[in-house]
Amino acid sequence: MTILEKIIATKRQEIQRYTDNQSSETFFSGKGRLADHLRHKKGVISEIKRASPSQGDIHTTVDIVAQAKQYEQAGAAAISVLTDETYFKGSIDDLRQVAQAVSIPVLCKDFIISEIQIDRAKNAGATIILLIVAALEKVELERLFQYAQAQSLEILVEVHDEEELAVALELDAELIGINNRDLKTFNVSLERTAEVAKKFPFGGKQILISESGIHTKEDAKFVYGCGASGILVGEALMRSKDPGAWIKA
Ligand code: IGP
Repeated sequence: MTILEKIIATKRQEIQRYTDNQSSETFFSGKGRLADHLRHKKGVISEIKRASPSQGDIHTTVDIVAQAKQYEQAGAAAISVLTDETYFKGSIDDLRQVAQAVSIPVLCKDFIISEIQIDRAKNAGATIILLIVAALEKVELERLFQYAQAQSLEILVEVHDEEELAVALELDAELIGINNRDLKTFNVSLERTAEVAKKFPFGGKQILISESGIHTKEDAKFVYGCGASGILVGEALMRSKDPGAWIKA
């Protein structure tokens, strides 16, 4: 079993236990759209990530509201919040707290396999959800994509290779993330972005976001050079003493 398969198996059990579903429409309004931001200005999607299966604990005791506010003040394009509990030590409540504290778009970073999770993300204040091509059958992916669209959510479709990119393009996804980390092996290489970008239809409505393994200004420069409009950064910001300075640099 790959780690991705393991995470999905756990997720199937976890979603049986969801009971919370209070709506908080108020968080949703006024946050703007990430696609609109990235279309005219490059930007950092800054992540709240307490822990991960590949890195273990990163910063489990972080004051997430203070961290999110620092991201926003530094000019982050959006904030991503890991909500998976078992493998990333996050929670839907983390997302709710962040969504209440900031007025920029908020991404629910999780392994979404069901509409229930999309409702839950929206009700906690997310404006964007993640759909991972490698984690879903094509019909499921299409169904969840359409469902999220109907909820007026933005959708970041995550791919890892050319074939998955083709699937994302077929969906007519606007926000396409190239994950530099292989979720099956944990190998990280910024060359993933360079490689997949060769097939990216620049100049159309699609927006390229490079995800994972971006630690330095040089890393950021490299993936922007490949055509990325946005970068998704977690660990580097969570370990930084001054995440605001990282974002501004
Ligand atoms: C951030 P990093 O290497 O900067 O901490 O990575 C983000 O890209 C990563 O958390 C991520 C992720 C995911 C996590 C990308 N896609 C899917 C969980 C599920």
